[in-house]
Amino acid sequence: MGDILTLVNIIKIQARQILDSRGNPTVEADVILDNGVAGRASVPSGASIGMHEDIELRDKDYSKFLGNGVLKAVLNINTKINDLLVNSNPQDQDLIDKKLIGLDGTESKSNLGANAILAVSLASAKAAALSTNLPLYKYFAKLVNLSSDQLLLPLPMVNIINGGKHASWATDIQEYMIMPIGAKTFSEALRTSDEVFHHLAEVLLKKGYLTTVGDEGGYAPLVKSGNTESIELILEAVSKAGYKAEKDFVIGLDIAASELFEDGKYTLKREDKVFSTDQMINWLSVLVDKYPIRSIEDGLSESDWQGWSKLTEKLGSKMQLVGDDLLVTNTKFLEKAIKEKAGNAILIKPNQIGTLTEAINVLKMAKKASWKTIISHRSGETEDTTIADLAVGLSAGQIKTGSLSRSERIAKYNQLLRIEEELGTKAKFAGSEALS
Ligand code: 2PG
Ligand code: MG
Repeated sequence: MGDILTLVNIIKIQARQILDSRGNPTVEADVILDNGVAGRASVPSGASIGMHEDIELRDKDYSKFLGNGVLKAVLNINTKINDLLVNSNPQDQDLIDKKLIGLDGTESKSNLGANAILAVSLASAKAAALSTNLPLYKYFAKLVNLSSDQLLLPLPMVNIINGGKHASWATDIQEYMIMPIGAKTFSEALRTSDEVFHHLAEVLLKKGYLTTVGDEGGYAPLVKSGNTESIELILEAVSKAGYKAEKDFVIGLDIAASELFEDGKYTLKREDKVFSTDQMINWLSVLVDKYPIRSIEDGLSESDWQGWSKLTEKLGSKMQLVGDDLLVTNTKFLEKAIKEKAGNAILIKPNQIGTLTEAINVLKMAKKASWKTIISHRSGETEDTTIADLAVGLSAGQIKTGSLSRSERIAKYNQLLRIEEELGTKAKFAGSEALS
């Protein structure tokens, strides 16, 4: 870091309450520097939340926004955090984040709120990037010592059918994603995925299903025959669009199994089954044998660590097994998972951990262990596109940022298109290699 520090200081931090894509309040912060530059960031919010995630501070004043206001978090920024960071250099991200963590003083950031802390951590990085005249993704690359030719445009996981908690439980499975492994560039990946998305609308309409969308912009049809019908519909759309499953597209699922788990059992309502861990692993293995699935996220619950090791032994050599609720972007849980061979890939959601530095540290630990890394949005998002820059700047390999509708999802894809254009001949797409 030392080499890029210049004399620039924070003079003011100003936060406000704005709305996210679900119409719930969230935090936005501006970090203003003495050179006239300002960085702005807003924070997303999950619906299926891991039990060990850092705490999102909500007002719980039920006379406003059903208790979901974030005015306390905003006030924390405008008073305590502002006082803490005025006169600090935003280019020293480590120190900024250390100060934030120190002021909060709790393990889960429940004092100031991880939503307050993350808004400032990211806005500060954005102000720093602007004052070093670097595009944000290059600034992030600098933080992790990557050069321009080491950067990768991520393979997108495009969530085109939404289920579970994100779409009134039409399916037990929360997310059905297509991964365009046949594409040679990011823009081609986006175009081909978009074509499949539009063909899927036709497939659905022909079957008499609605094409209304869920929280992440994927269709949310009330499918008649449950979990696997959604996969069949997607495969039909892939072929109608002129592509081949396995060669051009593979499937990724987010089972979000913590949501299905109670008293040691998994309840799959649409299968009319209650499964033990072994039966759940077996059910997933049958799906994997039948369909071109190459990624399963949260296939088991965040409380089922032994099950995760068994699942990894069974399927880990064939595919990516992604820990989201299990790992909550936290080195403490990732370390345990690496040791216990529980999974082989991690979702990185900055708001699960609350600072940029900690999110970067998790990614570094995962890469060191040769785990796959995926930068991810939340189901409640804003127009902030930081995760697109993060995916490229940290060369994560993959991004999960929803479907090809709803502007809060598209904004991230559009930012990746701009980065691809800017990198020009240096733009490298992670493509199928992201999974190998
Ligand atoms: C997930 C996410 C994002 P949420 O489970 O992976 O897709 O959903 O933000 O609701 O946790
Ligand atoms: Mg998930």
